[in-house]
Amino acid sequence: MSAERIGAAEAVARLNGWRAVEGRDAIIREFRFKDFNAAFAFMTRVALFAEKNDHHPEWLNVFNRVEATLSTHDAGGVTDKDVALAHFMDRAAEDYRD
Ligand code: H2B
Repeated sequence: MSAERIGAAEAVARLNGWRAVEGRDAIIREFRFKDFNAAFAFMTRVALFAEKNDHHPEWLNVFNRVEATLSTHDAGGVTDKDVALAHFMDRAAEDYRD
């Protein structure tokens, strides 16, 4: 069962700090932290949420920077599951700000 596809433009309109990826239906945001420990603590929190909800980010970590791309593979694009994950990531990132 896949979630309803809403598309990147609608998702971006519901969020702050996220933008549409060019060339595919996905949204992207970069998070920056004090150091690698803070970035990895953030990723650990997000990983537990992702596993619980069976919905996972595509992400890249370089030292204190985490770049996250969200899309629902089963639906071929952005769904409300991505918006929910984005909101969780935004809230979690607040806890690890400098
Ligand atoms: N994550 C994301 N982002 N999109 C999916 O469609 C997805 C997922 N599907 N995590 C889940 C896992 C699926 O592959 C498993 C089999 O439930």
